[in-house]
Amino acid sequence: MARISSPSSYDCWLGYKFIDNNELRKVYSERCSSMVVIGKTELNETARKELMHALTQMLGEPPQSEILVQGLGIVIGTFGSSKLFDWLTSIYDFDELGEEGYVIHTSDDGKIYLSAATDQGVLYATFHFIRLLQTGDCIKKLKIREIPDNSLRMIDHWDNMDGSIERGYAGNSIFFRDMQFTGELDRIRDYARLLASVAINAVAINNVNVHSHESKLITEQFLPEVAKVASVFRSYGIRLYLSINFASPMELGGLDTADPLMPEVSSWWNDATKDIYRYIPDFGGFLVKADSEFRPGPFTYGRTHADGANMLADALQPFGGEVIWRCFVYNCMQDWRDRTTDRARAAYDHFMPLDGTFRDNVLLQIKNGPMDFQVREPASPLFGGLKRTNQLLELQITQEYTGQQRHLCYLVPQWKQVLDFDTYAQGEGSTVSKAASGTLSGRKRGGLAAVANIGNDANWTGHVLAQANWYGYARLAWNSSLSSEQIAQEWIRMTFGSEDELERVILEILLSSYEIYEQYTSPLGVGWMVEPGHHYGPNIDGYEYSKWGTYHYADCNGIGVDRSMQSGTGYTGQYHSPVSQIFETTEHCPDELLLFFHHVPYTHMLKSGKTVIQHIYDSHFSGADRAANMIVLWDSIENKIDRDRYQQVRERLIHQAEHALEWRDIVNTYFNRKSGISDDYGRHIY
Ligand code: GCV
Repeated sequence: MARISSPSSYDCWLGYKFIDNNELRKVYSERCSSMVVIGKTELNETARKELMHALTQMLGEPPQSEILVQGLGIVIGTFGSSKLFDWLTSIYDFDELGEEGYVIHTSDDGKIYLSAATDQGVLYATFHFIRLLQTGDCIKKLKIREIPDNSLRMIDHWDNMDGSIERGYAGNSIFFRDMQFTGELDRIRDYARLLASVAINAVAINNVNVHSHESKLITEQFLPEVAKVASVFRSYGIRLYLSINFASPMELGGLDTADPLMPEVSSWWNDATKDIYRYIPDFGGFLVKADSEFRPGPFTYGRTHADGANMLADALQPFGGEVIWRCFVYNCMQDWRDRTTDRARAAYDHFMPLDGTFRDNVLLQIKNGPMDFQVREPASPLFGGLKRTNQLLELQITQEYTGQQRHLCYLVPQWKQVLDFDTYAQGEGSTVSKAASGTLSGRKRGGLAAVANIGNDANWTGHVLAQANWYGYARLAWNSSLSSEQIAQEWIRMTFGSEDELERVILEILLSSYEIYEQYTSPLGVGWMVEPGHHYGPNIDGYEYSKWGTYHYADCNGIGVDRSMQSGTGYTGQYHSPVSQIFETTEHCPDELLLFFHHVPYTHMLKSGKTVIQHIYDSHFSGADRAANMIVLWDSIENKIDRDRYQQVRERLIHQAEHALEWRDIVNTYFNRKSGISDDYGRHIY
């Protein structure tokens, strides 16, 4: 059963509060006294309901509907739908807005226009306008034009039909339970409106590790249920995708092969795809994890990933569907004694030779870094490497390696670093953001996908403050140039209110949390010092002698992985110049990634002026202290937050502070014993 919650944490950033600033409310009430929605489409109806609800909650009474009172009010609709919008064409170039862009404009006579080329854009304009009211903005002279940076803004669920969620830390699935659909469409609707409010337009509802039962989601057995969920998402402008099992023609169809070049296999997929579209006419497409971590794929038949992806793409193409093909392909049966194989190289080595061979409706989904969502990794060199292939940047909102939603770790700063990373693919300014969106190489398809951090917990995300990561991801997917601070500010105001001190403190906590988490966990980009399997908590050698290709090579002299061209695995050569040269030498490599790229002695002097060993000690002592201080900060705003959310967060901050001590002492002790070098300040190391 979904645990139903205190309204505040369940509502996330859409818990509209009555505006108690009388002056502001008076202005809003006057300007929003009525609303007219032109055109009766499903999405317009959603927009009307949402705005009606928001205004009623925030202003204390519903607006007049379908008339403009004394010439003031909100006019909503697509600009082709009424002459009322024609005058806006002298101000905005509507062709530029595309399918999802919109304008919000206050006319000289005080009316507010929410308009776009499509009703999808109109819905986004409506939620944007609601946000302006929630954050107390002036609405008297609005002149807003928004166009998304990314055409695909996707959330991937790793939900299994038994209700469990792979790497889920906030309860069970909202879609599945006991090998069936939950049928709890109201909760799914609440989820869809939260997603639409931040302009997410695509959702894959099942785990990329598609087990046998879940393989049947594309069959008549489950399609009627999938269709019900798809129609809830549709009413909020979101297309549904399914993760598929590449071996389905064998497992479901009884064929003796899943070879993508065999006609009977492609014909099986063509038929299966037709069936899906009979139930879900706007089905988004397939998400595929193939030849990765024991999942089946084209390698079994000596075929390439392009062969596999293109076969599926051809089945989907007539219906407007697409294939999202993951690049998380590496040897997960490595021998730790073999120091020539470097997992970081794998995605590039597999996919670069295939650049330009994928169909137009295929997107390659590439994890932000070359390993696997570690606290700190360099950006994947496939961004900027691939030039003739659609790309999708994959982020992880669920905090698998970043504290599992028991620790606070506001991840927007990490994602910003990736998006802003300059690949130099076409000279300076060739950022990952431009590569992923497709603008770098003039491609129409592209965008961002991220692994969801929600479950059926009452507050959706386990840690209330982890809602900021969900919100922040979506805002970045829409506009990658927003700053971490801007996003956090918006989120705080919408979620907790606009009181100055409250905002200052929560902002400080959020913005410092990634750095703090990094300080008390693995140092200088080396990663992986976690308990194997569940990945929570410190275990320095947990992955050192395993098959996963995830090593730090610490011995009594030094630590780190030599990935240079000169003396290491050659991974640095996968980047364009000058990035490859920067990473190539210890002299130029940034401190925070030093151990990702180089094996150095503990006495190696960092650019910060500290030795590696002293950095390890200092950062761990500091990180644990700062984690404890987050409780003090949180307590300072106790009387400004409702009891429920105050307590929920406090409990987790206490756990985090205790666990940070565990991290601190295990990491410091390990390196103290390994290196035999003492702390300059003589602090207690065990
Ligand atoms: C869904 C990591 C995670 C796995 C995940 C995999 C992936 O290895 O630990 O749980 O599987 O990434 O992204 O496919």
